[in-house]
Amino acid sequence: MPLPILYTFRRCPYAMRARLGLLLGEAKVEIREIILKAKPSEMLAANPRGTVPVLVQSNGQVISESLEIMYWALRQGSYSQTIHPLLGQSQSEKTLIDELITLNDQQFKPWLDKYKYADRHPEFTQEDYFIRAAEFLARLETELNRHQFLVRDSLSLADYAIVPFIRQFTAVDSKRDLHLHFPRLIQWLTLLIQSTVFHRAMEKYPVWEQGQVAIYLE
Ligand SMILES: N[C@@H](CCC(=O)N[C@@H](CS)C(=O)NCC(=O)O)C(=O)O
Repeated sequence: MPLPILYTFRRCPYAMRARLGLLLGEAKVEIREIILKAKPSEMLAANPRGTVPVLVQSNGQVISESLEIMYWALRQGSYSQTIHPLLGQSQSEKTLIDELITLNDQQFKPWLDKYKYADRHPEFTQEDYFIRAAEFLARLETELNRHQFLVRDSLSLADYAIVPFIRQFTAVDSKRDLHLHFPRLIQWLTLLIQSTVFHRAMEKYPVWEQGQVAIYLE
């Protein structure tokens, strides 16, 4: 059986999310780094939408949503028999995981994009976009005042699914004193991006070419 294949782009926060999930679920996959301006035809055949990440399973089935790749990874292999510790243990945990990830993807990310590329969205100022995006940061700060991590006192899927986007947000303008307004969030971010799994997820791979020797995510 061939191993599943992940098409990925190192700097894409959705692809980071998928790589984190696959590493956390200890899924064995071949990794194919792509460039968005020259997507390989093999990837486009699997996902005609042309977005990364794309996971092509051993049976040929394709998953082209980062969150679904995370869930797949945390439910395969030895975790098909047991509940992965990062998944919600109670209904209230599951609900909060879903709520925070939905807020991230549907509300925060569009504001983040406008904040990052404010020159392409002249309807409002960059400061306006910052203020709108920061509503989500305030929500996360509230959660981190309640427990050590976003959903409870231990890490969950939500922490890993959201951290690539918060990292991207803080990188837009490093001169902003975000730690003064969101001290717990910045502490949380620092802890996560310094973790071994995050470093592994950010490993640099050469751009994939047809016929090259397979490289595995590890
Ligand atoms: N909902 C998708 C979004 C993925 C996405 O938008 N990825 C961006 C890169 S960060 C992409 O591939 N954009 C297509 C392009 O730039 O050509 C997911 O969660 O995987």
